[in-house]
Amino acid sequence: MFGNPVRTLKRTTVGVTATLAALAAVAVPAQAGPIGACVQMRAFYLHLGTGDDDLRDNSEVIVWLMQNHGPDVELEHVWGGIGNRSDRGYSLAYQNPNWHIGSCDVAGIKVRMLSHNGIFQTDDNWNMDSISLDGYADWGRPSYSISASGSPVKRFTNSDQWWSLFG
Ligand SMILES: [Ca+2]
Repeated sequence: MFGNPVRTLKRTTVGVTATLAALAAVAVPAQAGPIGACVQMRAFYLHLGTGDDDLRDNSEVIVWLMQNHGPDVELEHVWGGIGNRSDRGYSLAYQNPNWHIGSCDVAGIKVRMLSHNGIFQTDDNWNMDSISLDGYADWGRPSYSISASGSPVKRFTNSDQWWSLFG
């Protein structure tokens, strides 16, 4: 006459899990900004996550920090591979050691994916499902952080190589 309470509870739990999974598939709002006092940044940690289309081992990713006032500041270039549904971290310096940027002067980041095709290879496409960049001052003090995640945040192709995020 009455439904099995255990079965009802299970069904509710499955429903909640499915709802959370649906929410997780939606892009998470970007988080960005300086941490603590305004300081010069010395080093960076870049974390990249791949979704359903890998970053090939001969594909290059370049990250710039956009400034509120001044030119974009290029960081050291990184390379794949980052396989499907996996991620990778990179410790980075400035592309030119004479460059610098203050943690409060960052307007956001700009990212470019460049495919370098080997023999018989077609252009690489890449689903970037997550990205975070953390900036550090002297003595490794965290001074800036920006991140985004989605499914994907950006699908890079040879005809669509650029993505940027303000914050
Ligand atoms: Ca690919």
